Amino acid sequence: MSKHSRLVLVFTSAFVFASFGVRAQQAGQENQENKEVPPPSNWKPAGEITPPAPTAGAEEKNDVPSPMFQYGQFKLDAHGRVQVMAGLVGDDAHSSNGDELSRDGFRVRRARLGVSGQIADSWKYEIELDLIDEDSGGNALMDAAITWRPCDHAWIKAGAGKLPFSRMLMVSSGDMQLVARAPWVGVEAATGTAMLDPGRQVGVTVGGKVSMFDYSAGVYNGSPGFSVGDLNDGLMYVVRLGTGMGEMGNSEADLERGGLRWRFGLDGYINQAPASEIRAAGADLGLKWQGASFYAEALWAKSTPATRPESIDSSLDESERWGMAAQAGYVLPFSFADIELACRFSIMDDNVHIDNEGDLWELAAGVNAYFYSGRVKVMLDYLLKEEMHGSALSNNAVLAMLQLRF
Ligand SMILES: [Ca+2]
Ligand SMILES: [Ca+2]
Ligand SMILES: [Ca+2]
Repeated sequence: MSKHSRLVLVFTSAFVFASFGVRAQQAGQENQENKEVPPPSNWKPAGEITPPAPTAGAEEKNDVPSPMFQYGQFKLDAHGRVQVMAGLVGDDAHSSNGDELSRDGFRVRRARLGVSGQIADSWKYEIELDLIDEDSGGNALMDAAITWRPCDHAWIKAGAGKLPFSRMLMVSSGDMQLVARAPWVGVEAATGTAMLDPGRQVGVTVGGKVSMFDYSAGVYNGSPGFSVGDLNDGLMYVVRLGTGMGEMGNSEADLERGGLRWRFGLDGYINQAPASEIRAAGADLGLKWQGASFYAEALWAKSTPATRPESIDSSLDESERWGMAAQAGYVLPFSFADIELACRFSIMDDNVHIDNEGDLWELAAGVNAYFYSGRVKVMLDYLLKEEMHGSALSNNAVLAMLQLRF
């Protein structure tokens, strides 16, 4: 494909995605204007009727009710998320290297469906599926957990889901400011290694909030697969401690444009597998203020073989890696829509004992448009990936993504 036609493809995709959002927003507003609800039978006019103020973006609240269904203490919310991606990538880009796309074209990045809610006030449930097409192996269970939450100070959760490790991983992929997480997440998913991203796990987590501090700690199988159970000896132990001020919300973007809020966290884990023991640690900081958001995280992990022949140099079979990322975003002060600029610098080394393409930095810059309180989001990112050793790969990317969630 010529360079010209590739550019036409990606900008057409981004434009089509953006016009979807704008049209949907306009259609929604027209529907609201045209909607004439008949008054109740006992209704009497009381002077001049003031129509509700026009709303846009973040101010448009309660467009989807929560809970969607309630009967007594029982509550149920259904949620779904569709992410459609289009992009142009360099000739060396490949999903086996952790790139989002292997070739210019399209990808259904995520198709999630789930339910959550409560049976009674202190008993919560959540189930989430990633609907993967048949050629990729069929459907995948992401979360299946039961939480007992007698009070804010303490809760206990059993089942499968995310771990209290790494702020970047704990943020939902639907709430991100950039199309993809930092490059080590893609690299570990592609290589099947779980060090900086230990993935979802089955186990038990306890947590809670005390004053301005929050804590969580858990024990897990430490191996992939939920329904098959633990396939190796040894368990995984995870701890996270956090402190901060104000409510940061779920989204990386500061769509609320509120006052100063911040959150600092320290976390770590030990995964005692029989072949090798993995230890990891991380620190992260998040800030939000008046539409501006900032986030930084540093992660380190080391895998040490439990047994090895004494004659072999220990540095050959141990593996140590790290990654750091700093990210910032700003929601522009427009009233007609929530338009955000975002960028991130990430740097990583997938093995400190080897100088190769796994030593890389990435600069990601993008623009996002949010509609319906962020339920419809259009993203356009440019990713510059620079290998510091080994061969220089042509793996830069322009990625556009349309997301709808409820
Ligand atoms: Ca295990
Ligand atoms: Ca290296
Ligand atoms: Ca490159």
